[in-house]
Amino acid sequence: MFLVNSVKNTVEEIQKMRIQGASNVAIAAIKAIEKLANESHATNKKELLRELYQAKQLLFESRETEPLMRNSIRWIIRQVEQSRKTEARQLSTVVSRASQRFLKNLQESNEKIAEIGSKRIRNGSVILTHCHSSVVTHMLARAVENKVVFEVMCTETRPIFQGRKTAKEMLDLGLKTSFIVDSAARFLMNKIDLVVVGADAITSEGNVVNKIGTSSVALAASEARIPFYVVTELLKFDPTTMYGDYEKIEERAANEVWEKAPKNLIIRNPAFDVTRRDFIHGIICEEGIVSPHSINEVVRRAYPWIFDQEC
Ligand code: RI2
Repeated sequence: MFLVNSVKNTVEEIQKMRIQGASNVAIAAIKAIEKLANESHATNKKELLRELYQAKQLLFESRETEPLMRNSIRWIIRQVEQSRKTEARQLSTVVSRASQRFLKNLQESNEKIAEIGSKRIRNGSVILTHCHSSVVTHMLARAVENKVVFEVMCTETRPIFQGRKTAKEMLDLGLKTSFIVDSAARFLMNKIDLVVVGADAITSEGNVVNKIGTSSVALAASEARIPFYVVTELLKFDPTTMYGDYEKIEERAANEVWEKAPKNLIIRNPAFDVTRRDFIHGIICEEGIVSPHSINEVVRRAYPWIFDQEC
């Protein structure tokens, strides 16, 4: 079917990581759903919903560890399910409005996070970050706007080297920037004042899933007594962890690690790891800087619908 094919293009972009970062993945998925609804030839609610469910399944399967994408698509489709409208054309407007509202909320959250988090960046400090997080870089850019003078150290973040993207953006901001291999993080931790990382998923216990290597950085920071903060929108909370499921950790293709590896070599390539809440000083989110221990209550207050299992 043509329409689902157009969603498949987005799915491919996400899988091949031409679209990177949890927020960008969610934004791309939302736009794909909106496009699908706008271009659909469905004549009634049932037909449109059938197409939306198909698209949802394809998008959900594109990358496993992306609750922000799942939450956004669930919420948008929910608006259609609950609508009293019956004609597909009216319902595609419902999808468009819901998508725009969700995107606006994400943007506003990012602004609040930048405002709150940038106050934690002090003059003369050295900030370590791992991988590339658009939420983190936006917060650091706000600190620059606020005329704070600081340095950034970026890990290269094997195997896909997203740290290079971060390093280039930091240089573009005019920041003194250094770049290290991932395994140098512990050795250089005594030069760092603050660690900030993004998130792909937050669990109901307040643990954070982020790019592979994050938990090693957190351990090194804890050992050196350096504050470690996670900078993220609350909508990366995964409600399924509340009901007993573990967050699934995506394992990616072996050739990302070693392209022409010897035959019979077993290569493991987990994309993410879990940082326990005990290593996290605070989660910098749109509701403020909160303890990972209280994440459930904070999410429940801001986004009660997230816990609705029907949604
Ligand atoms: P923003 C990335 O995953 C990184 O783990 C990053 O910390 C996280 O998404 C959040 O990114 P990947 O897509 O939403 O590179 O803050 O696997 O941009």
